[in-house]
Amino acid sequence: MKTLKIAIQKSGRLNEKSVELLKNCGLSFENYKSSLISPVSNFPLEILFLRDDDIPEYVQDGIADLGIVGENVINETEVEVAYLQKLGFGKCSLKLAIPNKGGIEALADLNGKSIATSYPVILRKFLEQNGVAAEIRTISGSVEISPGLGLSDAICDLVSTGGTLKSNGLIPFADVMHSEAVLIGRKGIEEDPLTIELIQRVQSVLRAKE
Ligand code: PRT
Ligand code: ZN
Repeated sequence: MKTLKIAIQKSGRLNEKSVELLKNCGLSFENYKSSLISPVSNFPLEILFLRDDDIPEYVQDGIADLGIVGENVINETEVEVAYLQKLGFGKCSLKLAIPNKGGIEALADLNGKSIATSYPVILRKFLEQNGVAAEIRTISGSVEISPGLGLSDAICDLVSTGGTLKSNGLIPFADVMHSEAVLIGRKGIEEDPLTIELIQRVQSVLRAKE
């Protein structure tokens, strides 16, 4: 029988909840932190442990059949995948934030300003939709320190509790997108009987939590 592959985050904010979800689906596997692949002993499935940024493309290209990843990462990588199920964890918002005393009050005030982000694709679309012409500065981490260093006028970053913004003297200003972890699959995999079985198990785990 064909074995499915599901890609989940190797370590980070989504790892633990992804593993827990799969275990709650009755799947039995070793959660070796050091290995890239773990076979499931009681279902024709292998688990691939990857950087979250790689998951959408691996799924689009069929290296993995399924994946668990944040919607923010999917939108940023602009892949063509099937959305199978929202998973209710990893919730956060991609927000624009400005320094406390920035003189920015409306989206239009961002015209001609610079915005630091790790999400240039999503931000560019948002600015276009809102008719704002701002310069996007793409940086890979510690976006929130950029206004304090004089590198940008504003930032666009993920927020969950808001503590990081606050401690850097930044105020959330506008929501760009909401995100949570989702189960995705390569196009066409929705028809596969094993995938249907797995989605049903995931849905009954989610229902039991309601
Ligand atoms: O190593 P790898 O590339 O796999 O992981 P990563 O470091 O890129 O991602 P990771 O583990 O930090 O996040 C994985 C996913 O979790 C993200 O893509 C989101 O979908 C989701 N998520 C949920 C978050 C947050 N909440 C979150 N708060 N991702 C990041 N943050 C960061 C944010 O960037 C900011 O630096 O947490 C900080 C703000 O948190 P608060 O609570 O102070 O607001
Ligand atoms: Zn990442």
